[in-house]
Amino acid sequence: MRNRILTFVLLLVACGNLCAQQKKSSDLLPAEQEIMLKYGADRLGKRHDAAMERFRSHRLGAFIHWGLYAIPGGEWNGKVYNGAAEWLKSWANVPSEEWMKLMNQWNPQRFDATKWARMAKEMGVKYVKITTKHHEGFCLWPSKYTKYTVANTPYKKDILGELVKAYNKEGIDVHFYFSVMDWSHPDYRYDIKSEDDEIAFRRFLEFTDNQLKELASLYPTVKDFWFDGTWDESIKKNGWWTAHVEQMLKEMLPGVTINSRLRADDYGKRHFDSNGHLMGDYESGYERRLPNPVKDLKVTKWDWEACMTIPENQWGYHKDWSLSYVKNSVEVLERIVHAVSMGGNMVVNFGPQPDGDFRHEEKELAEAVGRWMKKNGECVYGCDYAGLEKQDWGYYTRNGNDIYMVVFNLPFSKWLTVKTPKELKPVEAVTLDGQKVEVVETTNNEYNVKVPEKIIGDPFVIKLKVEIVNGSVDKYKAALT
Ligand code: H79
Repeated sequence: MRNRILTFVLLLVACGNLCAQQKKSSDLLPAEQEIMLKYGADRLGKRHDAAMERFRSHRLGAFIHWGLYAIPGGEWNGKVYNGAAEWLKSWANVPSEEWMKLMNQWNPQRFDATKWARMAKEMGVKYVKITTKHHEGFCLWPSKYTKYTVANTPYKKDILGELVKAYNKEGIDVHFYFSVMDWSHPDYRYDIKSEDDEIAFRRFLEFTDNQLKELASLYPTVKDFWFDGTWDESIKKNGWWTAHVEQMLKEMLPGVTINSRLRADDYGKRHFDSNGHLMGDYESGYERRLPNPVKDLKVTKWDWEACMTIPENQWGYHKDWSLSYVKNSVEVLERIVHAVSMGGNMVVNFGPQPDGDFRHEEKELAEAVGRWMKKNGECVYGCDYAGLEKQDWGYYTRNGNDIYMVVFNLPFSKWLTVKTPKELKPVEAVTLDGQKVEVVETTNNEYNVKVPEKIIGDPFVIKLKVEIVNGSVDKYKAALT
C-alpha cells in the first residue's frame, strides 16, 4: 500500500514538473495567482514615450560584430572551425592570455567610420548595434577598467567613439551590444558555488557597473543597450543586479531602451518574469529565427526585435563562408518584412574584416537591400501588425488606414487573396509608383487583388487603402451544410 501511495505521489510530482515545463515563459498567470516579485517587470504593456516610439518606428537596423576574433576569422593553429567565429576562443580552447596577444595585430588600416556610416545609410538602416565588448572581453573603447582595449593596440584609436560620431552625423542611432559574460576577467563565474565565488562575482558585477557607467558617460547619444551573455547560473542567481543595471542606465540616459535578455527575476526567470510579464523594454529572444506568422500572434502584444546572420550562424568575420548556406538579398528582405508584419524590428548582422573593410558579399547585400528599401521602405518604416489573416503570397504591414501587401510569392492565378475583418473594407489599391490595381469582391470580406501588369523580378508592394465600416451586411449566402 505504502508503495502504491509513493508511486502516486511520484506520478503527481512528475506530472507537475511536466506541466511546469510545458508552460511557456510568456504565458500570463491569472491576476489573482500572481506572485510578489522584487525584481520582476517594472511595467505592464508597451512603452509609449517618444524614445520608444522612435525605436519601434525604425524597424530596420544593422548589427556590427567586430572584435579580436575577426583576426583569426575562424581558424586556429591551421584548423578551421565551422562554429561561430566570435566563439573561436572557446571552440579551440585558447587561454585568455594567449587570445589577447591578438591585440598586437589589431591595426585595421582600412577602417573608415565615415564609410561605414554611408554604407548603413545607403542600406536604409535607421540604427546600428555595435559590439562594445563581446564574450572575449576586448573593448572597442578605451575603458579604464581593463587593459584589454583598443587603446593598448597598435591602432590605439577609440573605434567606438569614431563610429558613434560618424553614424550620428548620418542621422543613424547607435545602440550598444554588451556581453556581461567576460572570458577575460578572473572574477567572472559561471555559477556561484562557494563564498569565494560570491565575493569574486560581486567584484565582477562592480567592474561591469563601472564599464557600463563609463559607456553611458563617454557616449551619451547612445539610444539602447542590448545585453548578451546573461544566461549563466551566476547571473540568474543575481536577478537584483539585472534590475539595478536597467534602473542605473535609465537614470543616466533618459529614454534609453533595454532588451529583455539582460533580465532575470527573483527566481532566475529570464526575459519574462514568473508572472509572465516581459522585463526590459522589448523582447530579444528571436535570434536567427522568427515567430510563426500564424501561431505566434501573441508577440504583437509587446515590442520585440529579432536579429539575423547572413550565413547560417556567423556573427564575427569568418574567412570561409562556403561552410554554410548564405542568404541572398530577397531572403533577407523577406525576414525584415516578416518581422515588421508581426510588430517587430529586424537587425541584420555584419562582421567586418580585420583590416576594417567589409567583405564583398556584405557590401553587395547591403546595396541590394538599400535599393529595395529606397523604393519600398514605406511598407517597413513606421509600420506595424495589420490584423489581417496571413496569406500565402507574402506579408501585410500597416500604417494607419494604409495596408501594405508585400508580395514574395506570385500565384499562377495572378490574383492575390485578401480576407478582411468584418469592419474593414478596401477602397483602393495602388502600387507604390501609383499604378491603380483592380480589386474584386469575391464573397463576404474576401477580395481578389490583381497582380499589377508591370512587375519586375523583385518582391513588390501594393498599397491597399481601407475604410472602417460599421456593421457590414452579409451579401453572400453561407452554405447550408
Ligand atoms: O553575439 C552573437 C552570438 O555570439 C551570441 N549572441 C549573438 C548576437 C550568442 N552565442 N551563443 N548564443 C548567443 C546562445 C548561447 C548558447 C549557449 Fe552554450 C548555450 C551558451 C551556453 C549554452 C553552446 C553551448 C554555447 C556554449 C555552450
